[in-house]
Amino acid sequence: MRMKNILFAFFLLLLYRLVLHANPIYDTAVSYWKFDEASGSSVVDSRGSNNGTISGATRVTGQVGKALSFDGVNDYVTVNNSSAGLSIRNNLSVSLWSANTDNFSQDSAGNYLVSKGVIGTTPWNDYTITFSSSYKYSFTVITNQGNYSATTSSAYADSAMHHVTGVYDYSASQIRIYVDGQLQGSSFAAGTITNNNNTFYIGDWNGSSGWHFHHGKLDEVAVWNRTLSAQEAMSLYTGIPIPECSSFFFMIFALGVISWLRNRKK
Ligand SMILES: [Ca+2]
Ligand SMILES: [Ca+2]
Repeated sequence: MRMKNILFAFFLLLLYRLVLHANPIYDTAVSYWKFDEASGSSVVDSRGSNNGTISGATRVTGQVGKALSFDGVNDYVTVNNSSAGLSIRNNLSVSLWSANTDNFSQDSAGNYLVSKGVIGTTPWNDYTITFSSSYKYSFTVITNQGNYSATTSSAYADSAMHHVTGVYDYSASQIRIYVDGQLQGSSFAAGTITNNNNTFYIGDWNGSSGWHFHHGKLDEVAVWNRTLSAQEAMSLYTGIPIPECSSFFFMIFALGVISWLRNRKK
């Protein structure tokens, strides 16, 4: 079999998976907001029933389709937790694409990309992804045993889109953060997330009465009630699905069709 045929079949497989089948990892999410709506102030949860409402953020070209752009002043998205699916108590993953354009001159404490929480009721948050004024991402969970974070060792002081995945591995007592598919930080974490009836916010800390507003883009925000593997974090970044059985059979089928077409020409 010629290498060219194999590469072409692989290209067809990629095309098939990217065009017809979105990354299947998102199929296992509790909630997944693509921000691809044409207009209006609603954002649709394409997996569950936790639709959101935009306050101020605008639709722009995203990493995949459209994204939301936040002005860093008062823009955010409120997501209702109607199915309570976002009230996750142990194994948890959150992922998103983020681009930052803030210089933190107004808010040196950093910005919140997502926060599930309420102001005034300790412990205020269940889980958050933040971006600090030292340009580092953190994933944090607050459990009945404490406040645990994984922070990136690298800083991301550019305005490019980066893919962030936070994982709370309750079973392994560890919290991890991946950026652009690479493990960037991990530390000990334990306990059950207790403060479970809170709203989920995208682009700031705890809604209009909060602050730490994100300045930049956010896209493809998703939450899972399970741990994502390192391989899955990489797959969400590259957009290349993890090979599975159906892909293998598709490759065989594509190679067969290519061979048949080549033989017909002779
Ligand atoms: Ca999108
Ligand atoms: Ca605004």
